[in-house]
Amino acid sequence: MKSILEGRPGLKATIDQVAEVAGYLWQKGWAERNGGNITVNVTEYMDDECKALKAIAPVKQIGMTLPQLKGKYFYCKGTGKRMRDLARDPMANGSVIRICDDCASYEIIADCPVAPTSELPTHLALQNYLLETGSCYKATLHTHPIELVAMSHIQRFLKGDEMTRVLWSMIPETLAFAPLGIGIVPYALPSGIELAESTLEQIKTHDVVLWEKHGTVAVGQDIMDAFDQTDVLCKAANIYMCARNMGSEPDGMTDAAMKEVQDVFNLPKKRPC
Ligand code: 2HA
Ligand code: ZN
Repeated sequence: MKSILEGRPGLKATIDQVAEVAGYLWQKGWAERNGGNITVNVTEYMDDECKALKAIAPVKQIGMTLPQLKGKYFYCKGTGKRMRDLARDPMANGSVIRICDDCASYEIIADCPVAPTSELPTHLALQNYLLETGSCYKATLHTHPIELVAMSHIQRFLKGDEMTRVLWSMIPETLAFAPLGIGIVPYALPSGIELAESTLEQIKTHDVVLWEKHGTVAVGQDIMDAFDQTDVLCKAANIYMCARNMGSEPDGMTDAAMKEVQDVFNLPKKRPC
């Protein structure tokens, strides 16, 4: 069987990068069993031959109406599939879907009838927002970063900007590379519309969203970028925990030191594109 990647080097490079990131997620211990999911907007690579491809599985409902997604194409990790398997064979552990004209349903077009991720409402709600705002961001990543999830079990970190403040204060790079910080979504049932809607609200003003007692959601220009955003914040959480394990609450950078980083590097207050 011919893969949709054949003869499309841009699409192949994008999916190769998804596979590379899936390997990192497994290596970091953020992707137990089928944990986590990835979605990338691949519409720009779809030529007339792709657009003529017939559905290879019945049309399914998204559960939301997302007007910006009409006729758009996404690579999605398959539901129940492992990141470590996706790293070896992305087209057997994910598929390319097309959003139908009603903007509320989708069909799988390639390569195999692998049903997309259980968190599809969240991924597509974010993709809809990115298109609506003219963003150049194409990728959405949900994963289970250990230290960030651990911190989400402690009530003090879930209030206001406390989590962001503590993470920024661990090393200057956290503030420099995650200047919008981390948004908090109170616990909600996985895969639901409520979770998708709360995530959408938080991603508007934050680099990464933390789902209480579950995981993170990040957006990126590509999937490597979404991975880096998560990694930068998780590294800060790891430093916090290491200091705590040495027996005391870490001092953290002072407010003045953090303000200096903000001013000297002229950090953006919103997404660059
Ligand atoms: O795909 O992580 O939240 C498995 C999950 C659901
Ligand atoms: Zn999850």
